[in-house]
Amino acid sequence: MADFHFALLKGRWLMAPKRTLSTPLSLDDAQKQVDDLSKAQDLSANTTDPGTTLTDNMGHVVSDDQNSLRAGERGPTLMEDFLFREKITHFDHERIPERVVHARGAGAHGYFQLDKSLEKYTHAKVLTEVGVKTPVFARFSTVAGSRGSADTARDVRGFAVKMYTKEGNWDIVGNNIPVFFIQDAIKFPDLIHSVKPEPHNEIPQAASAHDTFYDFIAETPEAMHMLMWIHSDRAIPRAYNMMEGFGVHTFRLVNAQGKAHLVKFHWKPVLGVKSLVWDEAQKIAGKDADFHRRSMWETIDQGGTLEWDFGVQVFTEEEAMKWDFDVLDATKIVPEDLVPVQRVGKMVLDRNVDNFFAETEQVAFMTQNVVPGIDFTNDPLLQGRNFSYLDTQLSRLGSPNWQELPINRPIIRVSNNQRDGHMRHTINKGRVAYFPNQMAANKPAQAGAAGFVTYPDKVEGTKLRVRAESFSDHYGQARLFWNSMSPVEKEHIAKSLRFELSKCETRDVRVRMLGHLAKINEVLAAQVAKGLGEKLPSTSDAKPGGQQDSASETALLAAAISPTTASGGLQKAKGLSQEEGQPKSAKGRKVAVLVADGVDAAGVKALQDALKKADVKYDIVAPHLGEIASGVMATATLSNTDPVVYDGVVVAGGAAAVRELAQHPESFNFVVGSYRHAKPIGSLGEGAEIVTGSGIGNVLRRVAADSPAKDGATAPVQNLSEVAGVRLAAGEGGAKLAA
Ligand code: HDE
Repeated sequence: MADFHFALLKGRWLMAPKRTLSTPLSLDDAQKQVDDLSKAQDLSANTTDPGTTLTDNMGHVVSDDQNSLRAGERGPTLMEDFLFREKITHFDHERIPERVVHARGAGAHGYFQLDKSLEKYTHAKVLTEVGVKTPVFARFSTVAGSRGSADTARDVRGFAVKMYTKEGNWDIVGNNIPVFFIQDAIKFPDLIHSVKPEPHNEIPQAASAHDTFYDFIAETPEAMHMLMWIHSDRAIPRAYNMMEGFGVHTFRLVNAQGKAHLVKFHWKPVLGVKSLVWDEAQKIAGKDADFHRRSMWETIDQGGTLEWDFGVQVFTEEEAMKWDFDVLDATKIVPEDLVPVQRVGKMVLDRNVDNFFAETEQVAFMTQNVVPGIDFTNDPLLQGRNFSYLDTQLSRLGSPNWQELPINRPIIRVSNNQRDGHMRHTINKGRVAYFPNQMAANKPAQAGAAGFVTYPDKVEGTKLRVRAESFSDHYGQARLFWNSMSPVEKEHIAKSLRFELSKCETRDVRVRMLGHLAKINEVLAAQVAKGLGEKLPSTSDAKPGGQQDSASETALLAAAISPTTASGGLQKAKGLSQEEGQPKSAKGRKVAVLVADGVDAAGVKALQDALKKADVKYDIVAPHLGEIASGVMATATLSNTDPVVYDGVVVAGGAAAVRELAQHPESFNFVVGSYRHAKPIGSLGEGAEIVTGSGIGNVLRRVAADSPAKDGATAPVQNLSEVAGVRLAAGEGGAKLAA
């Protein structure tokens, strides 16, 4: 108990931090402190299990809440019915304003655990006490869509983490893309107004593919780096735990000696970064709008966890000043080649919410929630956010007392002279609500150096509305990102740009965007122009209407490299391509197993065992729900699900079952749909007939002839390890089928 003094005051913990930073706590003591604090400020204190007897909100036992009070059996409802009025009034007021951005999201509880102390750089306990488990709540979101929109929209994903540390809450309110569209927070309302559904007709929902967005972007060259990311596969993640998280801004770490370093925060998914393909993402939006939140919920519900390594890029201000980009500019990354990401801890999400509204909807993240030892920089986007987040909670949650909601409360005791307001929960005792005072011995007392002390960054200057000259390179890192992509990733970016720009009705908007793309890469611009029926003035290979076949287009894009600037001298950077260095595992994937009455149950059982062993989820999909054979229970039906929500399909064997499956066109659709999105297709025994009979039989035969399977079999992919194997960030179509 070296660093803290505790006194049990009227049954509550009062904590007085002492600034003796050099004495390390034992792991057990440190963990005990967090556990005690969590218990003392029990986050689930307001949880109520349903009681056995129905009451109204005032505790009156209710005799009948299914029939309103009326005058006579067929008479009018009486005003006197206070139960009716209470129930309906509460219902009428059930909704709160959705978040102005990031409205669509889902969250889960878990913990953060440090493996390696950052004591050299910071005195924040959460980053120095190795092994201690700090409780966290994380929420993932899309940005543009409304609360009820689809999870798989093309968009940046919010990646917000609230850590309930014993020095107060620390929120990293980040995204799954390390840069942002704009450099100054004052432009945020413009950006969001442009991307949200257009104001006259509220179209389109959760999509940036429309005129106002690109009209704004075409006038905002600083958005070009982010534009590349948003058109890459990063914007359509396969699952929340298959995407990275970034603090985006440069923050500051301050150590016990008061020395500061600059830092970028990273979350690296243990399963690696994996994405959907665009056609798949759009179709999933219709088949299962809850695709991402369902996957997180099911994983945790089935006893699994979602995991990320926590990493930092630490550098000095002096180093930063030597680079040809400004670390205060949130449209720039610090390439990992310049400063490697040190992995120092882990976040594990292992508990679903009990109540979506009380937790996920009411959680309020704020960039200004930092703890001693972590501080801000002058990044103008961060500075603006530090104002916006508190302000927005006041309107969204309706009162300054939102901080008392169980999900937002810190685990340490809150003690100050703030009072009253809408929906105050705390019953403050005593007469004194001011400082200084003598009547309460000047309590609660200021902690001086033991509290949060702002880093004494020297600031002086003339008051100006300007953008720093060091923020003026808008294309250099967009080119760095482009150069770092694999051929298939480049192709996806070109296709995505074509898709979105072709949705813009105003030709001038499309043409202005082409001008920017040409500054990033001329071949990219030419390929996009082709899809738009435009010709780039400066290039010779752009032919309206498209006269090059897709193979040559892929080759052209693959070879297209741009000279970079603002990149620390790099032409390509590490950690940008999803095809580079990502762990390959089938864990967390989901497979559809097609069965019908008469199925070869032993074969299905063996398959289920293999999938379980590989930590792969599956649905048994049949023409009807329920028992199909001994030990084979259908969990989905051919008509209530679709291949698009799985990562692969296996058609089980059994002659009668295959005859039955053949009666249902959906069975063949499972094969064709999986083929369309380059997913592994497998079969057991007679199940191969559904695969070959699906209409892609000829293609499969050709593939088999071109590259005969090792065992000489000509049937399509039969090897279970391939079904449970890795789906690479594949190109659309079936090119990878036999890979
Ligand atoms: Fe946000 N942002 N933001 N943002 N943001 C909000 O706060 C804002 C920005 C991010 O799951 C709002 O509680 C401004 C960057 C996430 O609850 C609001 C600017 C990054 C979430 C707000 C930005 C983010 C939000 C709306 C320009 C990545 C969802 C509701 C300077 C680093 C948190 C709310 C959750 C939410 C303001 C830009 C991440 C209005 C002014 C850059 C993950 O306060």
